[in-house]
Amino acid sequence: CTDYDFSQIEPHWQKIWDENKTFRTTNDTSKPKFYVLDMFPYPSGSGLHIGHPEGYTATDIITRAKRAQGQNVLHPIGWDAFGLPAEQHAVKTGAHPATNTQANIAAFRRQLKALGFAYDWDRQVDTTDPKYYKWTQWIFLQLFKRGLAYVDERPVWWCPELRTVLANEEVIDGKSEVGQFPVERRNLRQWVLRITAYAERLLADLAQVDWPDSTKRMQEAWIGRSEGAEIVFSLEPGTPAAASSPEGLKVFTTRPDTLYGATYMVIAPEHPLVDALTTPENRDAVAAYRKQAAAKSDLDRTDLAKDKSGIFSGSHAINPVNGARIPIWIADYVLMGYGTGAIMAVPAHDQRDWEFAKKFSLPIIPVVQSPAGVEVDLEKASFEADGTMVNSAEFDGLPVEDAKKKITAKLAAQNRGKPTVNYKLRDWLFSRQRYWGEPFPIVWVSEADYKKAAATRAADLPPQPVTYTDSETKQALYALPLPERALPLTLPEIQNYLPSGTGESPLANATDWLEIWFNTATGEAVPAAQPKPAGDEWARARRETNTMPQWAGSCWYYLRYLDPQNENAIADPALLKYWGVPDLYVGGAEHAVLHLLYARFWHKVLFDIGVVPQNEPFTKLFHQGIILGEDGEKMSKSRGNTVNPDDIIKTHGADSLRLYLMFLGPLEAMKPWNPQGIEGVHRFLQKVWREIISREGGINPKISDDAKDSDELVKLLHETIKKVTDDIEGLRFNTAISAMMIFINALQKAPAASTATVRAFIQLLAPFAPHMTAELWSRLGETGPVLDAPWPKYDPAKLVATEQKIVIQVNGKKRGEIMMPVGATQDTVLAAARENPDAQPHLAGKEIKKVIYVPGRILNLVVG
Ligand code: ANZ
Repeated sequence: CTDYDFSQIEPHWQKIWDENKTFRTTNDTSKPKFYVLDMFPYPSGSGLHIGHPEGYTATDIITRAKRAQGQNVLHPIGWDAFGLPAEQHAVKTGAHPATNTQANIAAFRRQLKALGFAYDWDRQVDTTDPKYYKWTQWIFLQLFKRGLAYVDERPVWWCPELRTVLANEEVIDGKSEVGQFPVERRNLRQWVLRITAYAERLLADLAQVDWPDSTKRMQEAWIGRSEGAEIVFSLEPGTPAAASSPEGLKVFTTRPDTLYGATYMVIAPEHPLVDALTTPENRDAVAAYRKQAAAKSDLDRTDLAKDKSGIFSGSHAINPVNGARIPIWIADYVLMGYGTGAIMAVPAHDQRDWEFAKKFSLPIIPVVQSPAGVEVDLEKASFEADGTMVNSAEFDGLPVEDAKKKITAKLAAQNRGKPTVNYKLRDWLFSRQRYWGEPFPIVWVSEADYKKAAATRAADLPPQPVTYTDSETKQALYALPLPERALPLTLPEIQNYLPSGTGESPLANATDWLEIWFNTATGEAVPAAQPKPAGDEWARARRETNTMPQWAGSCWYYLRYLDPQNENAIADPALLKYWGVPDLYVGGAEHAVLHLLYARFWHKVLFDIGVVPQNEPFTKLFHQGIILGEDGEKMSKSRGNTVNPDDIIKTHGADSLRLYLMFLGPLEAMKPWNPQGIEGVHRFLQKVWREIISREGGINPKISDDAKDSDELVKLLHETIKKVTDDIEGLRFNTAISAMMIFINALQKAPAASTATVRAFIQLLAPFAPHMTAELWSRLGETGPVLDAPWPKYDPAKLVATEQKIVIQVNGKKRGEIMMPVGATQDTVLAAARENPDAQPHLAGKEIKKVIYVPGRILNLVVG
């Protein structure tokens, strides 16, 4: 076959790579390592999205180039396969979610192989494989025993009609996605991870990583460090409120300077002092208000655009600096989860407070004067910027920053306040009421059984026991971890994937798995329906019915690739040391906070307990840009503007698709899909083919071992090697492709080319278009993969021009051009000019009166 037939070439080479395991990575520690990581996909039912091969092609190019450059490259892939869609599918079909998940994984694998990616398929990980989630559970136990996991009542979306908890994405405009039934907030016992204990390090260590600035900023904002003060207001003396809470009301403020401007206070509807502060005549109204607030999400409550609501408690507080008596309100724009759940309201200098004060006719007292020239109208809005203090007794005239310090110091001296730091970051809600997730390796036992077990298993237990009170039996239950040797705790088979109807996951229906006699020493279990086995260490227990969120498995998968079959550890410490963390991580910017923050948190815990030798997981991060539809809109099924990689592979081949994805624009840019563009890169590949392969199917006769390359071609080859090498390193794939396009045009024009030059060009193109180059490589008589030939090196000396173009001017007019060796003398240039066919007629028979030579550029002749 003489033509470029990708439909034959691509499957042919894919088969060879598969059979020979060409991309297997050995742990050859004698070589320098390079670990390049993709964000592993969720194997959805709809197959690969065009955004996947964009990032994956980029990392594949890096992989192939680095391997040719002599590095030991690790480029693995796996499956982030727990999650809601598979569970919903199971509810619909009654089939186990694993069945559908495995079918989707097979489809994804086929698609990735059809793109020719150089993955080491022996290192696949699958988060739903018990051999994998054994270690997810193991990490959870490490968190648990360090007191970093606890249980708490937290609100979830509850649909009374469906009798189930819904995930955020299943609630649309306050209704269930399925059936459009009303939903409400309901408190459920949940597992929570203490990520806030790492807030300071998660913030500070961003300085150590090479990440896009925008992503660092997003993590900083998410962690949200605020410096301020805690201030204690006493309650109005002589009132029942003061009697019941002599410790007063503590607030967090970032603006202690504005204390003299506090005209009322607000506590969150969930604040523990609500009952104590509500006077009898306000009770009914407060109860109604609390109910209303409970139905709203935090986002709704703090939305600046939403109307403020609130209710007076009937009680007053005393301002510690001036003794002013100010009313205490209950309002949902104050959240219980932040600071102390109570604020001092300063309507003159905080817009939320200003809106509230306007609505409820509360006083507005300015305490910060704007700088000269800045107009402030407190009738129209608050003034939040800096200025100097007024109406603030001895602090008048101070700049805001000074007043913050001095007022905090004064409060501290009176034991009424102290400087504090607060974080927006909340502890991580780590449980889902779902079947298709990792089971928690936890059982609930009585206090007595816990204490008995604690005597022998103290090292497995947290400093403080994790407990809760069962709402039906009123019994206190204690969280006892499974011993490590009992892992993994696998998901039981169940008949019905519908939720239990009580708010618990479908696991609550798996009675024999759930209600057990539990051997507290070994972790063995027998159904509670059977007689209790003999022995003191058997306790009556109930398993945890929550499962872990999908984020869990993706928090540490990059470590498992190093040693995916290890049964005794996450990975062998020697391999953790050699491979370390990824040198490059490529994935979407949509993961800027959750995944990338959760993984950093787990990694730091693993670092603290000596499992990993580095403090940060992802030293260098890069986000590929979103590919928009042809219409410039985001691709989505509903818009009908998606592109299926399979279709392009069929019409133009995988190499064209890869090249096209990289040629669309800078990797990080958002760019629209353009069907004409694919034709362009496809023609480029056809041209490469035709330049190297003759019509008869042999090598183009102009290419031979002893052909002499022109100086120009040699120079261009070395320029192309330098450009492609540097551009791959800098992830500038589009300009690397342009350079190769320029080279192929020059090759087309050249009358002859050496095999060595053509071979080097094929090597440069190989990371981008691996199938076609594999075929060309073998037709040139090479054996073994292109990647095993050392990457071409450029010779800096060859980059320098050996000849220069010199313009010949006669009496001020351009009369010709000549190519001269660099450094030619005036006499040599003049001699050549006299011979030049264009200039000669203007010089013949004339006397040269004057010669002005600008070296390397112009020869100016004045003739008479
Ligand atoms: C008085 C004040 C005066 C405030 C002023 C601001 C401006 P950041 O920067 O986000 O940390 N606040 C404190 N706890 C809150 C809660 N649980 N729910 C809602 N708002 C809360 O914001 C801290 C400021 O947000 C605090 O400073 C408090 O209002 C409010 F001119 O106190 B400030």
